[in-house]
Amino acid sequence: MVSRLILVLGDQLSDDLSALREASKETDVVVMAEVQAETDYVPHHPRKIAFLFAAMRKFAAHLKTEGWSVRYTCLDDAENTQSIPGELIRAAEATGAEEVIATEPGEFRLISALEECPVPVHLFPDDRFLCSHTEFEGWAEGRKELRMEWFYREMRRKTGLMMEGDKPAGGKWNYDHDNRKRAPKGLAPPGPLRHAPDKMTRDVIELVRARFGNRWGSLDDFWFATTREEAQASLAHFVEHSLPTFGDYQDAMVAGEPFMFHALLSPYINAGLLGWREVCEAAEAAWSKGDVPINAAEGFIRQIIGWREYIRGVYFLEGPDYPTRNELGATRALPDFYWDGDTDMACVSEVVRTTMAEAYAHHIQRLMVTGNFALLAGLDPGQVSEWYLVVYADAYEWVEAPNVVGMSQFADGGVVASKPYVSGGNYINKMSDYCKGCAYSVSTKTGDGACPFNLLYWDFLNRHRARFEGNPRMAQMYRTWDRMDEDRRETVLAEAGALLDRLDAGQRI
Ligand code: FAD
Ligand code: DLZ
Ligand code: SF4
Repeated sequence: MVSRLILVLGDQLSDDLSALREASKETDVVVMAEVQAETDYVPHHPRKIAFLFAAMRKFAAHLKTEGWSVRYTCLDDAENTQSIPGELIRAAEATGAEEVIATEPGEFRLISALEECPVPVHLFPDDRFLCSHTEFEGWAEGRKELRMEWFYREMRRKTGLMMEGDKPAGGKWNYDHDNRKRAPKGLAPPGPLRHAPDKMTRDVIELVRARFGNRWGSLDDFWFATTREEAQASLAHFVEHSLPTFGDYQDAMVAGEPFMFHALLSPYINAGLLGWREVCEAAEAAWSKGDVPINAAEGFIRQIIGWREYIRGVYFLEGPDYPTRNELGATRALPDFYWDGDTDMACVSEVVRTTMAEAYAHHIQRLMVTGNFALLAGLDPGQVSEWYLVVYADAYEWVEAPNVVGMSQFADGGVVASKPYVSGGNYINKMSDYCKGCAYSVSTKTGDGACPFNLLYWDFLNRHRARFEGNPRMAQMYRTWDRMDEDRRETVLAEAGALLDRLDAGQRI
């Protein structure tokens, strides 16, 4: 007689999962299921589905070799009820189990679905994260502003990573200042480690092609790691080949170089194939040996124990309505070029095409190209957020929503960002080589060929003057705007308005 079912979700592929720690190999049965409710709640990029299904199947096989009984449902199994609660009910009926043990899912939608499941589900905290909900709530309590930097320093103290006693290694907490170099010509980033798909992965790719082949996004040349061992090899490859240069060019963008010196580890970490501690310790060890400069190691560790943990803390602190916030009242529909890349803006086109091909774009591309355009143009943050959830292989609501709704779109009214991440074309030109291949001219502010980012930047500031002019970090921007002569300001606003009208009319921009 089976005593309990142990649910393992697609992004819970970790041996040290709290649900597995609570379970007994002798009497409990692990339940894993590929279901349409998860593939379809947004139309995920087929590459993300293929990655998760292949990784799920291999993790199930691994659990079996470790002595677990595993009940695995494939997407095309005839009896599949196509939802997680449905598969738990079916498993309970088949085994006689009367209780489910699960690790808290990373999304309110699925937490509610489990709470409503007729078979009682006992949720355990997801302690694969450094900071628990209670600890984050305690940190946030009574603070006027939830700034990541202060949270990060506490996490450095808590972990001891790159600490010398109670002081940060090298004397500074944050070396971001050194991480803003433009990429010189001829730079040759090594790219991520590519894993040839084995038979199990090839079968999954065929299934996903058959079922989701019409969806947006390419499945060609699939190279993701799908086991913990492969993900560990990807981590080692990153630390040896890219991390030494990661810091210097962290914000740089180069046409035809989608990966630069980034880790490409977020799909693996978020699915549970790698843990925060091992990736940070690998970076710290490389720095200790002198193989990696301090700005690179600190910068990378900050992304993991700082940004990643902080973002998750915000999601659970702010609650289920957070992803639907729209503090700036933005309502414009997402333009088609977010799907087909068919725009004269070389920067946007490059990022969309990379995203379609790889289910990946690096941080600055997400923030300062597609995110920046959406914010400047007043796109509906709900539609923007759904786009990000669909298109990236690392996207789950707990991490996507605070990054998009908060950091990128300022739709949470400033919980995550102390000011909106907006820029004109100059910033993109400074950090990339996109502008030289663009139909628009970045140095042209108005008139023929003026870069849309230039026009929309001022239009955004003008539109939201009442909200932002009192923000000390934006005072300089408003002073510059106010110093322009009135005719010029009128021209900028009229041309920005005409551009937005063309956008609304579905015309090419
Ligand atoms: P690297 O640049 O090499 O960074 C190393 C690691 O740090 C990443 O693997 C990731 O685990 C972590 N990290 C860095 N920044 C963040 C952050 N802001 N939030 C959480 N983790 C971070 N990240 C996601 O994992 N899922 C998302 O859905 C997601 N959506 C985003 C949407 C927008 C608009 C923006 C601006 C950022 C988003 N990010 C998201 C954060 C970040 O862009 C990605 O984590 C990063 O690009 C992943 O690629 P990488 O592994 O090469 O990262
Ligand atoms: C993202 C995803 C997809 C596409 N498919 C499945 C699935 O079939 N089965 C499953 O257990 N998990 C899947 N996932 C991951 C879940 O959506 C994820 O657990 C929640 O979004 C919470 O983070
Ligand atoms: Fe993007 Fe403007 Fe540069 Fe073109 S000119 S690539 S639109 S920033």
